[in-house]
Amino acid sequence: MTEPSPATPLPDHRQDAGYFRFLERTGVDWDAWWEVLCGRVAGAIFRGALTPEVCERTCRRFWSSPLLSSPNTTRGTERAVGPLLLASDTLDGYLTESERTRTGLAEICGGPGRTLPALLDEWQTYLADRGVGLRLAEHEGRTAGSFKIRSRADSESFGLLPHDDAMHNWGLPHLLDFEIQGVKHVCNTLLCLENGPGGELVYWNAAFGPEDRRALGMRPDSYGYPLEALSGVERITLPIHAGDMYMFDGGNVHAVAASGTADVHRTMALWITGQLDDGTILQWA
Ligand SMILES: O=C(O)CCC(=O)C(=O)O
Repeated sequence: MTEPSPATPLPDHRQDAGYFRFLERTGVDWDAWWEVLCGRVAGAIFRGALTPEVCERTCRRFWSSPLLSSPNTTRGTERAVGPLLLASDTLDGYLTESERTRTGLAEICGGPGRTLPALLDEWQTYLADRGVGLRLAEHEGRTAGSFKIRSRADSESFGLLPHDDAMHNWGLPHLLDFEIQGVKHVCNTLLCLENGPGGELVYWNAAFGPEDRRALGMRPDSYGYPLEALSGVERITLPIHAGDMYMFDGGNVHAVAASGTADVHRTMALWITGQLDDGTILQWA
């Protein structure tokens, strides 16, 4: 492990040489995650962070879970367990769903081996060694979900349209009082449990603020930037395989490519973190 540099978030690095890339490792590298969290590099991917056995067991439990739902009325193929931050009508509703699914998610992902909860524990220890606390985002004594699992099967269109996760820029009314509004920038983290040949992460060197969103004719709840707005912008297309763990600056525009094959499920565990202050990282799903 190398001696860490300070966690203080840096100003906008999007134009810096060396920022716009993904560090790629075989196995988990906490120092690389730290670099992403601090905003010094756009993303990192750890190939094979979960073994095939852990992925298969987690998927089996996910697909047979009584908590499995079809949360998206416009996407018949989507299945999920866990809270929906953007689509919840109220913060109360989001927190209630977080509470309802917490134990079930832990059961789906737990067990022997280096599982998702085990990786989160390792990450928490890494941060604690640097004097940084990792905790779930809170609201009036209630806590956010720590992660969720989502599966999609989009053979021909984007699995996720180009978007960002800088919710504090979006002005969504039900999130205005949530403490995640205080984080400086957001870091998305995903663990791929199963995937076919497609479903790459497409990642642009662009971040849109409230003014840009207004200029694009977007309302607070509008989702999906028009591709024309990204024409000519530098981008990375990152292949994603079962077992991979990756994290990236969620303020940059990103999308998920089509799977390209019918009946392929792209199943991910995912969550977001953001730095609230020098000593605190918040996590939510
Ligand atoms: O599934 C992925 O690779 C990206 C997920 C994502 O962008 C999101 O959930 O906001």
